[in-house]
Amino acid sequence: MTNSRCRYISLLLVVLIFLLRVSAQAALPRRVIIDTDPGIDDAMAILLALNSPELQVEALTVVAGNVEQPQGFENALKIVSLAERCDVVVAGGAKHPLNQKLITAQFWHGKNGLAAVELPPAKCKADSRFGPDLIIEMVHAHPHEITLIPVGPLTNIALAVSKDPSIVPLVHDIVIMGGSVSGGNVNGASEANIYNDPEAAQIVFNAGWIVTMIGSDVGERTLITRKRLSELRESHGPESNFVAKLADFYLTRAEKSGYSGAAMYDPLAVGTVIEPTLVTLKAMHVDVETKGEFTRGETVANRMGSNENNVLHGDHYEIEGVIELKPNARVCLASDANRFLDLFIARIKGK
Ligand SMILES: [Ca+2]
Repeated sequence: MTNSRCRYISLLLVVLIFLLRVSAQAALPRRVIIDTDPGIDDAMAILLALNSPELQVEALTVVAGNVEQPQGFENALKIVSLAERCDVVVAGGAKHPLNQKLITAQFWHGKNGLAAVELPPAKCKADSRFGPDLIIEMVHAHPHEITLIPVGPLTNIALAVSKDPSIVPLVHDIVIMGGSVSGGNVNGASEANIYNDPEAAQIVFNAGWIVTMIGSDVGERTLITRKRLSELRESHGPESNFVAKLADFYLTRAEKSGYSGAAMYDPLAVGTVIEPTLVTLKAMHVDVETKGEFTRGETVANRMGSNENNVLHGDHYEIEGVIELKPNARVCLASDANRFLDLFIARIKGK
């Protein structure tokens, strides 16, 4: 065999091994930790994740938010029990925000956070570790493999990165439900998860990773409707029936408030990890307002990638060019709502 032929065959083998590795990695399910405050849309998001072969749900860590943490913890355990997924670690986390009183949301989620639906008692056992510590442990155990999906206030994630900043470059990705670049759902400015712990959110956005931000403004254009609910009800199963009850309650609440459907906030964050082409993202720098009189908890996104540089000249300032800002987020600007709802219904229906 000539030298050039030998080199050609070696090169072919190297390319073949590379392609095999890439396809093996692509076929592996993504390890995820869902940090959650269940919550109707949290429950939908968790069940979507548990029924998606693209994801391997390693853990649920529970944070205070829609309901007080002990109630959310109980809900999380009941949800994994319903799905017969006791392999998923469920750990309790922060019981209150870093720097303010908790604001719970039974108004939207029902008295127990799950549309007042009484699920059977949990068969799965709680993990005794503190949620933020569990996140730190799991990220170190699987470096560059874990995607964090926080769908509640960012308290647990802020505690984890504050205690051990070395996890930041070891996390594969962080996809949050929270914030908005076009007005809030709590008030004119702020989205509920960020509003419930603005200091934690500012820590998370500036931790050194790129946060994928699925905001309430896009969630509100990604609606479950009565038509979609009837599709879900075409076949039955414990999880499917539960989600139908949640959706019915959620829709009734939304309709009373004048909306044509209910926002799939948290499920869309999970959907983005399953199928990234469902959303349109734009790199931006995002800071969280922690002081404003009307804007505390607002995600302030810089669409230009720079701030004007104002320099004092005698008694006034003069603009001297701009200061470039490094993006710290990929902000979701749009979703393919129909394709997402198709995915959601297909994964839950009849389960
Ligand atoms: Ca939530």
